[in-house]
Amino acid sequence: GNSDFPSNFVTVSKWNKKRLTYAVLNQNKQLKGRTNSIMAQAFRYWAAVSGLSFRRVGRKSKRDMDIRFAPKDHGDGFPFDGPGGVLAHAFFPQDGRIHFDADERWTDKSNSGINLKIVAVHEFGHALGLDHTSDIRAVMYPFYQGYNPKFRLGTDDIKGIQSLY
Ligand code: TQI
Ligand code: CA
Ligand code: ZN
Ligand code: ZN
Repeated sequence: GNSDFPSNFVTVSKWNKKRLTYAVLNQNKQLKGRTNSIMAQAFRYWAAVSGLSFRRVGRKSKRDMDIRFAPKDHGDGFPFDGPGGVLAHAFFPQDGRIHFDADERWTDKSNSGINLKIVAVHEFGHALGLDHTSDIRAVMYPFYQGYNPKFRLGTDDIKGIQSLY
């Protein structure tokens, strides 16, 4: 195809502002105090290549996005399924809900378990309006590729977010 055109299937839904806020409603038990920092790192990938900025606010503040770890049926009609299978899901803009399956073994900088940062980058892509891509080098490619210390966004991800914002 035309390599100047992102193969991301970009949806019509997007945020109508560049400065977005989010709250982390609970922490992952295994990653304790690292959850907030991992989420901030994951947002930084998108901020670095778009005009967007992301600021964490407290759970009592008004905000655009909510991040939460929840198991099984958690009240939105899309129950998680225990260890394995579905890892996380995010609603498209301007909903703002981003949920991680609390029953996964979330890890940071480890070859075992599921890397929270990479899954978060993928889910934030959805929460910003990106759909899946067929480009295997992109984080929006719908297969988990495992922990990679040199992880970065693909060209397709960058073109996708830049075509939206
Ligand atoms: N969760 C799916 C996902 O985020 C949820 C989903 C299925 C979905 N079909 C969709 C979301 C269509 C938007 C549009 O893709 S998941 C991966 C990856 C998942 C999968 O748990 O399967 C990642 C979450 F890419 F590795 F397969 C994160 Cl990174
Ligand atoms: Ca699961
Ligand atoms: Zn949910
Ligand atoms: Zn996805």
